[in-house]
Amino acid sequence: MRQAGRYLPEYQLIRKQQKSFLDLCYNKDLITEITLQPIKRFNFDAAIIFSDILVIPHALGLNVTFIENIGPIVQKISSPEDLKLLHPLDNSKLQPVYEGISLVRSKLPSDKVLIGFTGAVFTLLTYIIEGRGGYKTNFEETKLSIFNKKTLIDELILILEEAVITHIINQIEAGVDLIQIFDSWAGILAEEEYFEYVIKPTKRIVASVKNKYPHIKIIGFPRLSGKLYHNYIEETKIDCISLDPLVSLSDAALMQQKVIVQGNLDPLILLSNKEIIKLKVTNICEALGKGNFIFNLGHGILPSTPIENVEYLIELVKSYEKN
Ligand code: 1CP
Repeated sequence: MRQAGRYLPEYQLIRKQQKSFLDLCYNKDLITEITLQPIKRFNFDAAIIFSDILVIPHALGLNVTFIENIGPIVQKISSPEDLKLLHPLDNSKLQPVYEGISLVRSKLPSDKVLIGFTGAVFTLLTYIIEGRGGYKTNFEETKLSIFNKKTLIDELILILEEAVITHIINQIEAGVDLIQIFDSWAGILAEEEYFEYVIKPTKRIVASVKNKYPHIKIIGFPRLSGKLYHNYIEETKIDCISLDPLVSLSDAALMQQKVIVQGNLDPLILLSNKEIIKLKVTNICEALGKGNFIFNLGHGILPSTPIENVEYLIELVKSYEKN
């Protein structure tokens, strides 16, 4: 989950000096510095490259801006005419991302993993159809377009799928060790549409990447998928599943019989107190710690998270590992 995201003062310092968030995302030296910040401070086992899922719509030709207290605003596609706005993924825009990856890899100790990432096709689609972030919409337009503008949606899915594959391959070639696919809004779909727009494109992406780079592991995060997590695991053939906080630990243990499980502490717990943090972390470690497991939060860390609680969390997980 997000590591730098707004809670570290050293990130805030850099952020304040840049008007535009995207300028940060396209500056290879700042990408490197920000990506390494949580590693330097906490000695985590893995770093996730500092970037954003919305670099894909931007590199496809759409305007993308991040506005304080509102979130991302994306140029919308509402008709077949609008498809003319799109062009093949612009590598000159994304070049600094890939250069940043190579730089981070060269500076990161060899025992630390570097995670590359992408938005999943469906989640990227929601931003392009709604024109805004998931916290500022009820997804009506996306859901209705699936029924009323099926040809347009299917065309967009194919364009996004190709862009996602290219972006993943480029990140692997620049030096990431594994890939995480964020499908943050997967949970808004009913079963049939979930199969069509979450599972099918992800399955094709995983197959295509594995065909070229069979050794690269892929983590899927179809947030809020409920029971459909099981279908996602079986169908997409991802290597590891990232779970949101609503997944019960008994259900997570069932999934662990099929894939590596990652998760799923509610980020809000880190705003409570040490007693609660200890209880919840211990519950997760007891339930999942003996199998294939990566401890993580169930979603991005909140900007107001006290740093000492992150330190305490790491201490707890590390001491559990030793036992
Ligand atoms: O934080 C890090 O260093 C890791 C890099 C990272 C990642 C993995 C960022 C930086 N964003 C992401 C993924 C991302 N971006 C997701 C998938 C994970 C999730 O569900 O959170 C999504 C949905 C986005 C889109 C996005 N970008 C949002 C969500 C808003 C919404 O309403 O949909 C927001 C707020 C951003 C901005 C952003 N991205 C990253 C950071 C540090 C920030 C905050 C920018 C700032 O104010 O400084």
